[in-house]
Amino acid sequence: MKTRAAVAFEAKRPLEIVEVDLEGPRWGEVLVEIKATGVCHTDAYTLDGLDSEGIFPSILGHEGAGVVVEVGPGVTSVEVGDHVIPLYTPECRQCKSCLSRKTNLCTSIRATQGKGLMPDGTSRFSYKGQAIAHYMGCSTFSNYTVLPEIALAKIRKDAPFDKACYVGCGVTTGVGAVTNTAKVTPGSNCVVFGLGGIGLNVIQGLKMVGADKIIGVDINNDKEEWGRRFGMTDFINPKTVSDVVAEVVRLTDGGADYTFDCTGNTDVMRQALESCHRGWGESIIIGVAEAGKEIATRPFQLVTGRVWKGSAFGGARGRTDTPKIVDWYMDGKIEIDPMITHTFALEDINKAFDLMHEGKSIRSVIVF
Ligand code: NAD
Ligand code: AHE
Ligand code: ZN
Repeated sequence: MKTRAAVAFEAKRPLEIVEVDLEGPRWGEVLVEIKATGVCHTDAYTLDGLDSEGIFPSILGHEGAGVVVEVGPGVTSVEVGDHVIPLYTPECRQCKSCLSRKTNLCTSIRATQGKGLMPDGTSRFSYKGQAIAHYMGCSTFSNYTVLPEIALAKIRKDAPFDKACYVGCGVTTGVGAVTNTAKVTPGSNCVVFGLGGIGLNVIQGLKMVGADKIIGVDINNDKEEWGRRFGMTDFINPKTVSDVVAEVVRLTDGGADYTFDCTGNTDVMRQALESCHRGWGESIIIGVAEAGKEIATRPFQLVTGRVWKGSAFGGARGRTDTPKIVDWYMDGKIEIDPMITHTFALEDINKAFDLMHEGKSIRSVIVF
């Protein structure tokens, strides 16, 4: 079939909206009509050529929601008409990682996914006879896409696509980092570095679990109002203080119980770790750093009890946890609507990237 898609032909070049060819689902695969997709900073990072796994040409997008249109042979867990969220972290429930119960990082198809291919080693997308790579196993910047069934979470049908799509990355990543990765306890003092589409979800997760101080740090003063809107109690703009770490230590009487990096900046990651309380403070890295960057601190920071951890997709097991997060939204336990600051048609997708780089949006959603 033909489908409209925004194709990343080259790094650092705007996406081009073209009609691409899409092959139907093979064994264990599902054809999904994408109804809406968010634009996450990770899409921009790959498009900007900063991803060591970046492949061009490819169809980016990994924060979608849609409807099952066709199932391939052997598919048992979804059927035509089901509403689904594509999962860049699948859940096969059979691999060593899934069975360990120690991680959400299913490894069953990670190798081919990282190469922009379906599990059988081929791509379903092509343009003028040339293969186009899948992205994070999702490629939600295409109106139709093919995914393995283990990479689809079935969600309730009354959830609006243009909000539910955000659960496919940003909401789950932020809220899950609090509930699954850090397991923040009520009364904790916490710091969130970077108040964008991920950081604000960390803030609402912290508010939900009953954190005490929720300190937000951002170089963009406009983010103060946004942070307070979701439960932030204090704001620091690093440009207006001489030492962010000292300021956090002062505000928290010795350091934070939990800190979260939602910037992808390795210098900020160090500040986040060093803002932790001696003896027990935990810092969670969520931000994705550009290829070649490394983190550093004095080992003494860890010797004296601070803990450095990472979180991918909020530690969520996609098929099991994502439908529950959609329920939380539908039940009013978490908010999504106010964070979706812009909605565009696919033709205007490049505007979403511009607004993100200008710091003028929280989340842009593309509606097909
Ligand atoms: P965003 O652009 O919406 O937000 C980033 C925020 O960080 C902005 O408000 C910006 O002003 C702020 N910022 C930038 N530099 C800063 C600095 N030096 N100090 C303080 N604040 C600073 O991006 P997003 O969509 O929220 O994504 C945030 C990061 O999380 C990205 O690196 C993205 O790739 C990553 N991410 C990771 C996962 C995961 O599973 N680990 C999932 C989604 C996104
Ligand atoms: N490809 C990058 C790593 C990118 C990365 O860390 N991605 C996160 C999700 S970001 C979503 O917006 C993730 O889940 N990572 C786990 C995984 O298996 O990719 C690189 O450095 O090569
Ligand atoms: Zn993302």
